[in-house]
Amino acid sequence: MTRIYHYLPLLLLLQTTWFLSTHAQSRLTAEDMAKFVPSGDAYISGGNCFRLTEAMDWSRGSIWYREAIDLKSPFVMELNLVLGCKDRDGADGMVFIFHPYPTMTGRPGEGMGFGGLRPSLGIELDTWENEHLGDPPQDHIAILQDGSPAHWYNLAGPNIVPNLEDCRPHRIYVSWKPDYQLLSVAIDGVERIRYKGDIINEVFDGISEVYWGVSGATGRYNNRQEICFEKLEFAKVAPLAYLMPSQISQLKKQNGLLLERIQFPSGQVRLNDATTFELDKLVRYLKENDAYAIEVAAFTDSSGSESGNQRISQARAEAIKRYLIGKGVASKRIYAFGYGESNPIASNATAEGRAKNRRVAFSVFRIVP
Ligand SMILES: [Ca+2]
Ligand SMILES: [Ca+2]
Repeated sequence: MTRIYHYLPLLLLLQTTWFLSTHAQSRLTAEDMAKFVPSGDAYISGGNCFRLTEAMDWSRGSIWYREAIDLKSPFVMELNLVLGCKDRDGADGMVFIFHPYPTMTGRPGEGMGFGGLRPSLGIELDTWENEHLGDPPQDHIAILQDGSPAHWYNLAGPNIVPNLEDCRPHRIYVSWKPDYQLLSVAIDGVERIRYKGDIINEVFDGISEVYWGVSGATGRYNNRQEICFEKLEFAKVAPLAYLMPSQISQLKKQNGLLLERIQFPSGQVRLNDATTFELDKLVRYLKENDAYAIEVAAFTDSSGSESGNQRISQARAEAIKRYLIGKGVASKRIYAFGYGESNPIASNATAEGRAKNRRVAFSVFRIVP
């Protein structure tokens, strides 16, 4: 049981990664394009292009990639964008958005579809000066966070760039290098902004899998805003986790399966990386065996009050249930129970025994049709 974990680093190394259109010149295929969900006024305007807004007031459109990407791995996005033909009276711009929620768009207008999204990171290409947000009068680029288009909360910028509203396509190159914690954006071959920082922990509070999209908006002034992908290259962690046959047979027994890396520090409910790695094994099993429902039974040791233990064990079972639902297991197939300090399997007199009693047991049973 423990031996497998000695090989874990190796297994993690072997995790498959896959790439979309890794050739510099290759355009995205129709299949790649189908991975984007357009919302608002956005639509596929032909080939590898999306129109985000028309040249009309109060238009908003965004596209979201269906699958999360992992910020622990590098990514590159290369694209052409058109920010319209109206320079002096054109607006508002686009934002490349990263955040943990699929297909969720923020406030339009000066918020450019990014406003209010939290936690989030946004790369804005802003063509309209909103003085109260600290915008410079010229077109500019900035790296924003937490749904705030105001520049006092910038991670980087605003940096003034040559006029982008000239009817012409501009080449945008976005790259994230986790080894150097470096996010960099070039426009027409010149790096215009960079941010060096621990984005995963500082912006996303430890979450490395995020969704991404691009949004554009107009307000009282407008422009036709369009984006054409040339290259997308990123790694997505494939589900590697699976249960061993002996664990599956334990799962079908009444006492259930104990996964030893599913542990909660005393008094805490939050799921850590090791725990979610284990839970992904159950997700895979449940997806491949849809005739089964699962019971999640959480227990505590006897430290603290009985009622407190009851409450926290229920909260932990519910947290696990929410995680499984988030990974696509139907809610009606999951039964979450907190049993508090009842049914100890070891002595509560020793630290070792208490650690054993703080456990979550999983058992599956056939759903009666
Ligand atoms: Ca301009
Ligand atoms: Ca603006």
